[in-house]
Amino acid sequence: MNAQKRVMALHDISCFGRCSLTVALPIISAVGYETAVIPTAVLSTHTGGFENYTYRDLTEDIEPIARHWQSLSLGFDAIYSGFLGSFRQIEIVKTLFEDFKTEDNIILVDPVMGDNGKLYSVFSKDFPQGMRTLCQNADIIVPNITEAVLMLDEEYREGPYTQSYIEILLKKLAAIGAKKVVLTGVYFDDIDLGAASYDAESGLVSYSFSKRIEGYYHGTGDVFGSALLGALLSDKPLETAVKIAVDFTTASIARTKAAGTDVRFGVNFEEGLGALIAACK
Ligand code: PXL
Repeated sequence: MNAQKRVMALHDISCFGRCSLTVALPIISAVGYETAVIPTAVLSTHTGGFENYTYRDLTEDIEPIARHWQSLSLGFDAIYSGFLGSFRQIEIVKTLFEDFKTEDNIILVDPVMGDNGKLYSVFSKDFPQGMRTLCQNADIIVPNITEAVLMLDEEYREGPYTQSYIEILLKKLAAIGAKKVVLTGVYFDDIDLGAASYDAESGLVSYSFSKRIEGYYHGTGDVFGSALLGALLSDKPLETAVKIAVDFTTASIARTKAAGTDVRFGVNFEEGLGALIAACK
């Protein structure tokens, strides 16, 4: 029996609304990996569609937590960052990547900062260029199309997209620095929606689609990223891991839609964990 793999997850805790750590922790744990957390902020809910949420920025806590872990000589098979609580956290997380990078661990950055062509209102205009510098230090990045164009300083375009547009985006994103890029929210028609991946070392581009389900469900990027990391740590090739994550996310959305749940409340990923565990075996 090999040692159990360990993940460091750096995201906010949105106390209600199923995103960030309340999604990453159960999903990665269910697949079988120990998940240590560094909360970047604590909010009463996520910021998507709720008003008057509380927001506690935990910028001052990140370095002391990391320093304590270094004193314990803790090592991590993956570092997974998502929503950061302040601009200053970008530099702090970069240092943390340097401190905990090893030859064979995975640094996965989800540059969480926007959707539907818009930067989340909690972030300043210069945040995307800061996030771009964090992506330089990653092994894999998982932006949606909005986050991709924000980091590339390009205009946002509505889909349907063309294959050449997506592949040019993938290559520009890989040029930022990460060798593997997974782009979410890709569609070539009004029927299917999915993700594209690019491995700059092999040159391989692949796509994984599933039937589009109408409605804007919150937290799906975090459900996707967490399942993707679980599959990668289970030694699935990138294309297979993307397919596992697309299927898990789509099934979670379908269950939530069937139940008529408020779209702000996040998706029912919990009842799909059994299938995810089986897919990662
Ligand atoms: O799921 C992305 C996310 C994470 N954390 C917070 C958010 C959002 C998206 O709106 O508001 C606090």
